[in-house]
Amino acid sequence: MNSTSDIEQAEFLQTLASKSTGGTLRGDYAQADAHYVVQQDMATYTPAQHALWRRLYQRQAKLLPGRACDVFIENLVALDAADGIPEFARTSKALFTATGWVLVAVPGLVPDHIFFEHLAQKRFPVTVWLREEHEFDYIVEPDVFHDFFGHVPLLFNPVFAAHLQAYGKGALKAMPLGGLDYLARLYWYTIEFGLIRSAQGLRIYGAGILSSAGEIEYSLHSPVPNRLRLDVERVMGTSFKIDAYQESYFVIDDFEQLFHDTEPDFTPLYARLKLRQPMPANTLLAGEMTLPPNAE
Ligand code: HBI
Ligand code: FE
Repeated sequence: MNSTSDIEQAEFLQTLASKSTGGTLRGDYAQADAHYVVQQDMATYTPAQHALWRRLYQRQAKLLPGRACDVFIENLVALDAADGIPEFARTSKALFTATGWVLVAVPGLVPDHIFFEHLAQKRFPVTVWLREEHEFDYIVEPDVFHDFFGHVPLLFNPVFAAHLQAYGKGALKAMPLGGLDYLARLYWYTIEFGLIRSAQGLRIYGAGILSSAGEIEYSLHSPVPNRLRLDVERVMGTSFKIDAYQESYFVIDDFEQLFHDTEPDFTPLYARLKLRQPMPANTLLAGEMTLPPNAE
């Protein structure tokens, strides 16, 4: 079923553990191996950095009840990462037991094909360094708080994890077909900024929202943005902004939908999408219904 056997995964972890290079400096790509992997060196995090993590964690955690999806909240609690920057190796053990995934430490953004290769092999790249105090409210590039707090909880869910692995494989296939932009939009509007329905109203599962101070409230309650049912071709044809709250959110019913809707071969989709310009992020097409924001 999986391309990586448990033995291969365990061996990969061993290789990492035996590496001598380390460091948690921002953007220290010189230390990285061919997979852009570094060692997370816990000794290099200062007490002030752990304290900053705790403040970030506490602010976000308070906002989650009634706003993040249940799966996220349950698994975040199980991670036990409230007290300081977590050690990835410890989380990897629990994660491997749950879904066969592991975390790998990276110096920051890695090239697309490297990123997709990790996902296809059930390895989630987590940035090692933490933002600075002046970036407390907003940071453009992913840091350890965004990557760990935002992404790791859902990796404990088997359906979500299976989707992300399939996404990685699909993206590797899409690159030579010129489908990268489309796959990046899909990732953006689901994994980073996705909403999900629940019996009590809309909930958030996107890591970009869940690690943001302001967008949790905005995405669920503001009357301004569109909230549309997820349609893969629609999403792939919609551009996005990286420096402002989203103008459209896409809503799924459950993680099974995410898995099934993204399972088919996208080759014919890319052919159609290439014939037209991407739509602006705030587009509302004739006949499209935007879902109402949550009450209260
Ligand atoms: N690298 N570390 C890291 N994290 C990402 O989320 C990431 C990346 N490289 C490329 C990339 N994302 C994009 O290709 C995806 O957002 C589609
Ligand atoms: Fe992210």
